[in-house]
Amino acid sequence: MRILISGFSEFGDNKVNPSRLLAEQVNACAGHGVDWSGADVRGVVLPVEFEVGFQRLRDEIGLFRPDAVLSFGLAAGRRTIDLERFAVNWRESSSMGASVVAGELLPDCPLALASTLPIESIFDKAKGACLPMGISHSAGTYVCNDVFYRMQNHFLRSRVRSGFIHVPPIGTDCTLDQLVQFASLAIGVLKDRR
Ligand code: PCA
Repeated sequence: MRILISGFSEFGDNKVNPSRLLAEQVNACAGHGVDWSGADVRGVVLPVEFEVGFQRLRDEIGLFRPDAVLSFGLAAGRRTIDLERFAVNWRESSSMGASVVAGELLPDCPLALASTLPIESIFDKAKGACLPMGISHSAGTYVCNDVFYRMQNHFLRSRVRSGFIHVPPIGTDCTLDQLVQFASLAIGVLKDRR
């Protein structure tokens, strides 16, 4: 089973993006040190730019042909690892960087698309391992949501499972080791479901 894990670069005032650290850590420890349930795991870091972020992810999907994609991004104001349920077909003008016009991401497409990850099972397993967990109903209207929506649209009518996870800043609430542990547990759940 092949699993692609994406993170994002730094953006705005966020000088550290834990999702990038996670994606890099995945590549650094692929094959040793962490239990990936026998999966072939690869990390990719995306630029924080509408459309361009997803283009990078799509290129990697084309090359790696994953069975599942776990896409991660930073939510600076949150304190838990949040499994996102829905991506919305909307982007809002950004206070962080270049101004963008608010509007639909993809015309004539559904207002929202759901994660196809087994959210409850992943949540229960991670919570059982004492990780700081949450379930969220909105990934916002910035680049994380843009990547999430385009990814869900890309995998419509496919067997590939995909979803988005927002993570808090690295610190007292959550460590990088806990993010790696979360990814490992989530992959274990995906493996069990096959
Ligand atoms: N977080 C931003 C974009 C990149 C990231 O890591 C977001 O929540 O949209």
